[in-house]
Amino acid sequence: MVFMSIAQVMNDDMIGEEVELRGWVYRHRVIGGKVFVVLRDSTGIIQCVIDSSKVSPQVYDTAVNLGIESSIAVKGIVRKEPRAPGGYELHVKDLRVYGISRDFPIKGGEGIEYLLDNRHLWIRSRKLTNVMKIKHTVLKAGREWLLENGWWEVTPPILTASACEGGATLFEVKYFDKKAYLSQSAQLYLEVLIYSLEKVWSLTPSFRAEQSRTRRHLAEYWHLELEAAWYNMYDIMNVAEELTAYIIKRVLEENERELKLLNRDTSILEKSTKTPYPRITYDEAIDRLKKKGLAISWGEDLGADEERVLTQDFETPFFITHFPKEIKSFYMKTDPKRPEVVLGFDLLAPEGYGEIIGGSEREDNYDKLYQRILDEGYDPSDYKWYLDLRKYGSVPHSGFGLGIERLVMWIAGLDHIRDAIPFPRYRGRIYP
Ligand code: NSS
Repeated sequence: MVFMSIAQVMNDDMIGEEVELRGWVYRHRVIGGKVFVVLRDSTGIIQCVIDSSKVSPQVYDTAVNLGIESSIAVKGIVRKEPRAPGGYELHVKDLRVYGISRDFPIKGGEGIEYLLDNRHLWIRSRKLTNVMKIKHTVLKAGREWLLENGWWEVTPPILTASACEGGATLFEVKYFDKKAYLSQSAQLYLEVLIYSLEKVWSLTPSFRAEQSRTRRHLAEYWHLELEAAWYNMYDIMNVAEELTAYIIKRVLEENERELKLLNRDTSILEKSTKTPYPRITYDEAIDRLKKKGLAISWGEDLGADEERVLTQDFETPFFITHFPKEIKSFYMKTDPKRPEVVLGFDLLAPEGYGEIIGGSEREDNYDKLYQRILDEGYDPSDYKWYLDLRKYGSVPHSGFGLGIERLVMWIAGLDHIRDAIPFPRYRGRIYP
């Protein structure tokens, strides 16, 4: 007999059919001569009833002694049962154990550190499974949009020789007899590639040695980055919002079930499938924050707290543009009309989440870029190849980076970024 998935048998057409399922024991209880096993597979859960009067004594005995997370196969008849989770149950005729499980270490109610120490087992939880399914759609939808809109996928390196986003968060590694760094961003390499391919993107791990532990910082995260020749800041902002809106639309279409199981209120997500998203300048952001009583002055960076307050005014993602150049990276182009600000932007997710995308138009003038590199205290010789791009056929160009886990965290309504990635890395934890 061929094995079916739980999702396949959960429908009226299957009532009365004999089927065989495989999976893991999710819940288990024995009541008056019957064993109720909730079986879990990658597609869902179903209640299985093992009735002592309908199976052999050996099968019943095996069922009584099943430990949580044992792997089993069950054969039986599908019945409608409104009281069972999902509305169907399996009346078991036969049961076989693949791998026993005794004293599964997670019983419910454990604290977060304990669950992180048992991440390799906790990963099986329905919550993390649902989040991983949503992340799958996010990645798939991003790729779909890029393919449909004529972007080339490229493969930049992870081992790098120079910083993209500042030395403070660089991870250093031994590279033969030299030092190298784990990439913080593929951007500088993507910039190289636009001179032949014009519109490029990559999905890579990015690494940040973030010193503080926050709800939205990982030391290793998945970074979707785009870079395009001939695009100014507004052109690339249009791309950022179209891509984001498309991803959200696809998740709403494909993951209704997962969002529901996560108790996600999707009204804001629905609104976020429509573009354009609101746009405010950094100056306006500072005014809004001051009016709300925050002690912040022009020139200061916006942290998580400031971003959270700003999100109260919006019901979709929104952009902040034209930041002071001192708080942004060396490669951002300064605004020709206002040299104290850059043509850079962040896209913030609503509901308190904050930044999910950072991007800009890039400095395309050799002398200005050279000066910015010096001002930052970097050694121009480390950036010779990057400066060369401004010497041989420089073009206006722009790009951005989207933090996949930041986006998943918001879409799934998570309160910590660690649950948007199966094996979270941050200061103090690299296990398993
Ligand atoms: O530092 S960024 O704002 N910008 C860049 O790295 C550019 N070089 C990208 C580019 O233009 N190609 O990071 C981009 C996004 C940011 O908006 C977050 O969503 C995410 O990357 N990000 C992070 N996610 C998780 N953990 C950490 N530590 C983190 N840092 C940035």
